[in-house]
Amino acid sequence: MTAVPGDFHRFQSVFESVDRDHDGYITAAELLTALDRLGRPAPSGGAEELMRAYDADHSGNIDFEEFTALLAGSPDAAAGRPQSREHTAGTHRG
Ligand SMILES: [Ca+2]
Ligand SMILES: [Ca+2]
Repeated sequence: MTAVPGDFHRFQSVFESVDRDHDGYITAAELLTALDRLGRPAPSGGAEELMRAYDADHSGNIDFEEFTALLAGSPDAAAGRPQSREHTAGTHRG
């Protein structure tokens, strides 16, 4: 269960609007701006707290994947594999 498609597009548009240099990453400060635009409360720990929690690859900035994970309220989604839908276990012989 992740964000619904409508929200996804909204997140994307906000992300792009705060990503001033359009490199696909936003800084901690830009992240706070994005949260504000989405009407999300900023954490008491501020941007640094957010980065600690959601900068899954410790790159020092937030990419869109980390951003959506943050909004979905699930840091694990960024740290783990959001799109790992390959073969699941099953008996298959041939
Ligand atoms: Ca940027
Ligand atoms: Ca990152």
